[in-house]
Amino acid sequence: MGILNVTPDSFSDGGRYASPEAAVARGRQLAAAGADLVDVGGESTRPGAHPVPVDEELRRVVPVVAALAADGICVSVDTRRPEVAAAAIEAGAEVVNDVSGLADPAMRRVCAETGVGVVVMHMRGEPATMQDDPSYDDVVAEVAAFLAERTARAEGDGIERDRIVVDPGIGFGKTGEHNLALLADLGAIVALGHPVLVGVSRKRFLGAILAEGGFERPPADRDVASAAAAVAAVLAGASIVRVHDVVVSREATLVADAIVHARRVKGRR
Ligand code: HH2
Repeated sequence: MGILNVTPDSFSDGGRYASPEAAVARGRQLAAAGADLVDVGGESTRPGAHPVPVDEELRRVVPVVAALAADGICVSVDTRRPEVAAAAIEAGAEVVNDVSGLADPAMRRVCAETGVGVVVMHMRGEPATMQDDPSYDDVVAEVAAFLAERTARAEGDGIERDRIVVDPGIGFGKTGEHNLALLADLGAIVALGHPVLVGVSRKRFLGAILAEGGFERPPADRDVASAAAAVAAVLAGASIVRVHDVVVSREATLVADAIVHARRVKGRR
C-alpha cells in the first residue's frame, strides 16, 4: 500500500502533494513502482494533529481518488468520516482505511452498504493527545482484544468477514516499546484470522532506534529502516505494508515473502 497524503501537514511528506495535480502524479508513480493499492488521505493523523473540516477533506481527497480510479488503480481512502468515505467510494475507491477502527456507526453503514474492503485499525485516544503518556498492562493482548471486538461489531453490522483487514496501529497511542512489542508478537494479531496491515513507514520509533545507534535521520531518510520493519512484519505474517517508498519496501518484502512461502511449502512436506 503506497501512501499518498494530500495534506499540508503530514509528518514526512506534508505539502509535497497538496495540489490535486501533484497528488495524482504521485499516485500514478506509486502504482507504477509496484504498489498494489494507493492510500489517499486528506487529514494528517500524526501525533498532535487536529481534525480538518469535512468540506476541506472532501475537497482534497475526492478529485484525486476519481483520477486514480479512472486509471484503473486500486485506491483506498484513509478517513474517519463517513461522508468522505461515501464520496470517495462514489469516485471509485475500493477500500476504506479507518484509523478509528470503524468507531462511527454511520461509517460501518457506508461500508456495509457499498461492499468495499475495510481496514480496522487500533488507536488509543485521538491524534491530538494520543502520545500523552500512553499506557497498557499488556499492549499486545489489549490491541488484539480491541480488534476482535471491532471486527465482530463490523460483521454484526453487515460487513462480511472476508472484507475486513486489521491493523495494530503502530504509533497511534503507543510508545516505542509498545510498537516493538506489537511487531515482535504480531502473531497474536495474525491469529485473529484476518489479513494484517502494518504501517511503520518513517515513524518516530524508527528514528529513535536509529538515533540510539548513532544515526540521526529525519523522516524522509528512514526508508531503509522502514523496509527492515516491513520485512519483520511480513516474516511475522503481515499481508499488507503501508509505505512511503514503494520501491525499497517492495523489493525488501518480495524477499521476505519468498522466505515465508518456502517455510510454508517445507512445512507441508
Ligand atoms: N499511519 C498513518 C496514517 N494512516 N493507516 C493505517 N491503516 N495504518 C497506519 O499505521 C497509518 C494509517 C500515519 O502516517 P502518515 O500517513 O505517513 O502521516 P500523517 O498521518 O501525518 O498524514
